[in-house]
Amino acid sequence: MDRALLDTLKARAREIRKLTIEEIGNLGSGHIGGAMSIADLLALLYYHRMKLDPSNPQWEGRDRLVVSKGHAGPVVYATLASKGFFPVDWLKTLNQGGTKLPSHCDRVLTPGIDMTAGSLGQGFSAALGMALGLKMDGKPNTVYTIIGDGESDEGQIWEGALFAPARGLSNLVAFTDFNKQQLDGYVKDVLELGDLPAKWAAFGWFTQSVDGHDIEALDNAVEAALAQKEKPSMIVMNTIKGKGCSFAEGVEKNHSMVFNMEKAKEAIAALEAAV
Ligand SMILES: Cc1ncc(C[n+]2csc(CCOP(=O)(O)OP(=O)(O)O)c2C)c(N)n1
Repeated sequence: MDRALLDTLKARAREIRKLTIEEIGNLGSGHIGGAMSIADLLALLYYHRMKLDPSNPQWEGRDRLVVSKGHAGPVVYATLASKGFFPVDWLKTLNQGGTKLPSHCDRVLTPGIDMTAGSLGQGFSAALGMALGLKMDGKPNTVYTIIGDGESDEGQIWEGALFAPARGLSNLVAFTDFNKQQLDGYVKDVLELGDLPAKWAAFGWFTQSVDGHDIEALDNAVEAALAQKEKPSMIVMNTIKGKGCSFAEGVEKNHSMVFNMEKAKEAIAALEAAV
């Protein structure tokens, strides 16, 4: 990846974080932790990797993204708004009456959302189904999906882990947001996952492990995943929950936080000062 593109994607990731902090601060509470940890990936996917058309969200030729950890809706909306799928102003309506942006992703309400999610484990199965359907139809589209590490405690994830390699779904590129935290504690304390990359590899996935905040490393991993024509791919992203939001990054109770615009502005100023 050349320097100019990398700088652009870093700036996009910062913008996505800023919009997300503002969006949740405006509402007064929300899932900030697991939103911040996937901002770099979303910048890479929406601004470099995914084939899409913001003026035609249902375009048949588009790549799909299923954010199975559907509570990360606010960061997906910030990305879609910045990309022009809908006006940035909509972010002020997050999770309020009549909104098109509920706290969890909804494919019927929001332009650009490919799958409704929120009940952990289910989005992953839907992504597998999409990949299977596209493969059966001989279509070239790629299906991307993001699952959480807490979500990986769900049995449904491991049913999918078994299924996708058995059907040779090489058009599926999955990411685990391995931020080591979940709703009410550390993953290791709730249900230890052990050697996650080794587990996915043992299930038959083309598995890579990368720093999920290193956009260039992430891009190289996606490149290698797309070059793989036999197996589904799992990219285990080592991430930090709350990354880039000063009051949320790395702290213990950062899953869903209550904060106002004043606190949001402080965090945005810190984010901008860190450039
Ligand atoms: C089936 C199901 N069980 C429980 C929940 C409640 N819940 C919402 S988020 C969450 C923790 C998810 O952790 P993780 O996947 O690691 O997400 P992240 O920390 O990246 O936000 C839980 C248990 C849910 N949404 N769905």
